[in-house]
Amino acid sequence: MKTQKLLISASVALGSLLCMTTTAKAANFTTNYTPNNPDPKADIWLQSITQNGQTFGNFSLVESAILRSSQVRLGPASTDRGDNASSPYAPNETPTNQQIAAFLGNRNLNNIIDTEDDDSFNLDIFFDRNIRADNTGLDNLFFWERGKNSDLRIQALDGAGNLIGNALTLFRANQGNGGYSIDTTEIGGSQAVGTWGVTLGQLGVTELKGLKLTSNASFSGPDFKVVARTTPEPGVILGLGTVATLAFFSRRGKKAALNSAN
Ligand SMILES: [Ca+2]
Ligand SMILES: [Ca+2]
Ligand SMILES: [Ca+2]
Ligand SMILES: [Ca+2]
Repeated sequence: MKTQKLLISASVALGSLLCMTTTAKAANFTTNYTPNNPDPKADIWLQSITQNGQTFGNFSLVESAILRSSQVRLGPASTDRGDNASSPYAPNETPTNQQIAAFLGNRNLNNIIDTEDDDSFNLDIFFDRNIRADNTGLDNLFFWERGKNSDLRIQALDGAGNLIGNALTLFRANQGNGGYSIDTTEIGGSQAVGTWGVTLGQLGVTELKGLKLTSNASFSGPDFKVVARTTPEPGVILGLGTVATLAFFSRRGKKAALNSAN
């Protein structure tokens, strides 16, 4: 009996330990796209993401970009697409900020930013709205990287473009599986796409408007796409806050009434 109890508490402890380990590790996610079995050279449309059993399809997309600096061998942070994919502009080795934003700011997973292996860049991107931390347990930022062979460093930006929170390096070894491959204009065959999911907590912030993306020569030229999960509008958060405040005063009122009764 005693042994059985011990075993039960041991397994409960182990269970919560495993639970904690899973939570601490960057969670993987499933990319849902159309068509089902995509041609690596054609359009691949992001429909939704499934994570922790929840599927969501509302995303905030990149709205603007500022290429701060780059060291060029061939083309830094160039715009690229599947060989036969559609894109807002023709791929460009030296893209304008508007072209960078346009390639990142749509749901075509075969419109990406391509970086040569030895190039480095310092690129600010801004989403179409503020991204806020919530208690859904889901990641806030979702990245796809062609080839599963590059790293990328990110840090949050506020609405004025100031750096906030802490930098985070996303390593190729920690990539999940995108579940599809792409063959873009800059490469001769198809490459599997890897993923990173990131919470605002990992960046040390509760809200952001943009991200500074950096790559140096040791990162092996990240080739990426990024979207953010749309979080509730300020009105909704204010609404919840109001409910909590009302509940607080209601409790206080009851307590005060009880005290005066005594
Ligand atoms: Ca290039
Ligand atoms: Ca790559
Ligand atoms: Ca190609
Ligand atoms: Ca590359």
